[in-house]
Amino acid sequence: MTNRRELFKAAGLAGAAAFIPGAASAAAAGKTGSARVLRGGVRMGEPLSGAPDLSLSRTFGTGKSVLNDGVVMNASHWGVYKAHVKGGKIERLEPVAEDAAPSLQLQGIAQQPYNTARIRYPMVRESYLKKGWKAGGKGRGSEPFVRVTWDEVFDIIAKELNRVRDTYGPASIYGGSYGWMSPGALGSARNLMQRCLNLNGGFTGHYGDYSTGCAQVILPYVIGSNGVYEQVTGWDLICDKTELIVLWGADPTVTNDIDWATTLHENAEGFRRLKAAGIPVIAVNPLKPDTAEFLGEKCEWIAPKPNTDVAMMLAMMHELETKNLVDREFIRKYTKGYDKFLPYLLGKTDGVAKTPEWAEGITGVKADQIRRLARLMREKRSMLMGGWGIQRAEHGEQVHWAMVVLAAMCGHIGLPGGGFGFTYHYSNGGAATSEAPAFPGISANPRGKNTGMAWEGHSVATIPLARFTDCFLNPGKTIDYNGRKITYPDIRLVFWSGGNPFAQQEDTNALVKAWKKPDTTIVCDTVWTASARMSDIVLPACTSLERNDITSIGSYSNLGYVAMQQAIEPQYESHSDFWIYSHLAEKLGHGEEFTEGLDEMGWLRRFYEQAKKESEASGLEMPSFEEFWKAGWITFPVTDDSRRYNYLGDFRKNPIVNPLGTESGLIEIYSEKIASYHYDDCPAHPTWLEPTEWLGAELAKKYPFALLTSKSRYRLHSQLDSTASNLFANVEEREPVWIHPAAAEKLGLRNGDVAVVESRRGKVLAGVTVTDRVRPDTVVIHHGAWYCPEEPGEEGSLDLHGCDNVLTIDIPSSKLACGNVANTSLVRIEKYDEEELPPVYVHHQPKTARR
Ligand SMILES: Nc1nc2c(c(=O)[nH]1)N[C@H]1C(S)=C(S)[C@@H](COP(=O)(O)OP(=O)(O)OC[C@H]3O[C@@H](n4cnc5c(=O)[nH]c(N)nc54)[C@H](O)[C@@H]3O)O[C@H]1N2
Ligand SMILES: Nc1nc2c(c(=O)[nH]1)N[C@H]1C(S)=C(S)[C@@H](COP(=O)(O)OP(=O)(O)OC[C@H]3O[C@@H](n4cnc5c(=O)[nH]c(N)nc54)[C@H](O)[C@@H]3O)O[C@H]1N2
Ligand SMILES: [Mo]
Repeated sequence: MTNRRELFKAAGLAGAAAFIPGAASAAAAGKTGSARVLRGGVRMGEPLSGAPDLSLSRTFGTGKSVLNDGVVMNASHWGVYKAHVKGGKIERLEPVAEDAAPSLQLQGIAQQPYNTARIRYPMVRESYLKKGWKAGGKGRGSEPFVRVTWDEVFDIIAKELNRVRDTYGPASIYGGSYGWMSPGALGSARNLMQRCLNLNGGFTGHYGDYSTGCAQVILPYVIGSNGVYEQVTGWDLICDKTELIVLWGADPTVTNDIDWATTLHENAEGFRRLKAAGIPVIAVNPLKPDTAEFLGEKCEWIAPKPNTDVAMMLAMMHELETKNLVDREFIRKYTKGYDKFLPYLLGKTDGVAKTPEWAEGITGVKADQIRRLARLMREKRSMLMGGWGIQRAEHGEQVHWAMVVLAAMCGHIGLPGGGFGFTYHYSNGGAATSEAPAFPGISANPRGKNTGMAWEGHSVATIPLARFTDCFLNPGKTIDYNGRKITYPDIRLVFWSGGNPFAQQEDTNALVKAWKKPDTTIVCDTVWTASARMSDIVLPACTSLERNDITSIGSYSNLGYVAMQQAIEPQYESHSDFWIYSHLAEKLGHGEEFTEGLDEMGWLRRFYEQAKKESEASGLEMPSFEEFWKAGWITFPVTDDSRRYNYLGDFRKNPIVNPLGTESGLIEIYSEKIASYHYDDCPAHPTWLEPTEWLGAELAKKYPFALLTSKSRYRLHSQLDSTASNLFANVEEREPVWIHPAAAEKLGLRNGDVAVVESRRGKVLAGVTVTDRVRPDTVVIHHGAWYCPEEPGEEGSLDLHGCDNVLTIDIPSSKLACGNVANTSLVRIEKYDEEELPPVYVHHQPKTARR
């Protein structure tokens, strides 16, 4: 029998060092909160003292509080925890004992409902309230907001949605609404909004995401699946078999803090084991990752110039080929197109042999070091753990393609502990998958049709996600995308729910311009983000501590289900997204179809019963919904087989019986399909292509630093910026800019100074943090500080807070993926010398007016 405790025991946990410095692992102490074991090994938590009363529905308000003081269960992207509630207020959040590395952000999460930037009421921009869409977009961001009632706001939105749909067709409504919202089967802010829009005729949606814009488009051509949302080889095999780990453009100790669902941070345990096992790790990253700091002396750091990794990988391949070290048998049996790639590698097609010396000139990494890494990866059973920041770059498609080809030449793919894996840094990929069925969730398409549904002869459209600024600005423009042509619709109304476009999208100033173009912009969020401030209509959603929901644990591991129990009443006039969109649907005349006659608890019960049925069909007993709710969570067993999962092992065993999903069934080093597109910016095999902005460009004379916008340890993108989490790292209230001591000295910058960081697209103030953890020609501003323009609503205004995307470039990675290029920008830096330092206002309420 297996259970969570045994899993941790098997993980060799005793005495392991804490993953996050200062955060003790409760799991390491051998504690467990799981009380009862059911048939099949399902474990159930102990009854909680404060679980909300199930007998009363809160969804449409009973007027009577059903909340108790005591302890309730809740969860978020950052983990599973118990909320201690007293006098209707949250006292603290306590991580469950099974959490292998409780997040540092729990304090910030506890502050979320009460934070200073909370959206308190439905609000409408002053002139929009007077004139409706005829007010025009000019005043967005600068005008005050006026408080309205929920009924009024639903009225305004419903009329406007119908006007735009009837006048221009549903494609003029942009409802792509990308964002990380909060987890939960019912509370999906985006699905609920899209459910509403779908019932009302449809909307323009998007392809892809920001995370893996390039990798998820290229890898299906190369390995036949997206490669980035896949389970990878388990930690048991890694710890037993792997002889070398190459952590290429990844920082798992930072990025595994969160999960798209919720998490028990199992990979913290994986990395502890790896450290204890003494497996050597080489981190390739212009920034020395936290993971390298954690691993200590067993981790070597190689720091290429940003955006030059493909050149480095090509040189490694050149070394393997010319020294006859390639695993020819693997190439013959499992790949296609090596012969077509080789002439390029050897310089026969372009006169440039991709030698280590050639790559040294581009990457700044010594040729000998490149040779050595190539040999090590070939000679040792190596696992290439590839991150994703590295493909958020111009020509980012080439990165993961080159990684796969390099791993193929080394020949370890499909051997236990060898090859590559692209999720060790994300949502704890590699942690064993349990026996649990997938938990259902609310559908965005209640009529079973996709966003492509037509409304009275109008078809709707889909655009590549990161091109939305371009789309708003250029209706009717036709672009290339992944082998086809796309014509932009004429967007008149933008509706965003659970995402922060002014944090996510590159080139904020271009977005300031584009965002003023539509007739109407609507944002539904919990806090006054820059996106909310730039909108006409703002809807106050409640946080996940103020509503009920259920989430699964672990996007890849699916360890169990957590009741996200309402701990406190929604603050001010906020409501759950389910409440908001049920009411909007009702205004639009689709109330019944939207709710299917169920309230919040009714839906949760339905989802749970569905999962229970499926679970029991496979011999795993789940408690009744009532018991589950009282206990707060259940976890499922994990088998030994699952712990020893070997990614691509079946393919290796027999590629005929277990072919990949590519055209040839093999790994494609050369893609006929991509060749047929004739794209000048995405050739048919991995290729080094110079980006527009990089350290080797002419422009680097004026803008001498490459900018990285890596993920912050202290936020999830922009989330928690208005809470205590923001205090961990800021300098003079600003987001830090990390700069090397040598560079800082040249510029006369010292720790604690404020600097102006400027690109061709904008300027920000940032707090100087001097550290030798970056290359001297590279600086880092971590992603997600809220945009806080000195002149609100003005294009080109100085950002006072250090918002990375004011500096970044908004161009497509290539015609293939049209991915975002968040890590391809050059900047210059100088000390901010004005006497007065303008205050950062963005964490407070915006200007308001009375009507
Ligand atoms: N320069 C640069 N840019 C990047 C990146 C980078 O590395 N560098 N990373 C990119 C990546 S990978 C991503 S995924 C995107 C992320 O972009 P986003 O997902 O847009 O970023 P978040 O800050 O997570 O935005 C989520 C929003 O949802 C709100 N929210 C939370 N819970 C709820 C809820 O229950 N209801 C409602 N209605 N709202 C809620 C939060 O307050 C927040 O404003 O950014 C991308 N942009
Ligand atoms: N704490 C925290 N965790 C997160 C998130 C968060 O916001 N905060 N966001 C989540 C989301 S939505 C996603 S998609 C994942 C993203 O996970 P990733 O995309 O892997 O995260 P990043 O920090 O953007 O990039 C990883 C590393 O790549 C490095 N890098 C950037 N450019 C280059 C380059 O040119 N060459 C090399 N060799 N390295 C480079 C960066 O310095 C960084 O250390 O993380 C998730 N986890
Ligand atoms: Mo992401």
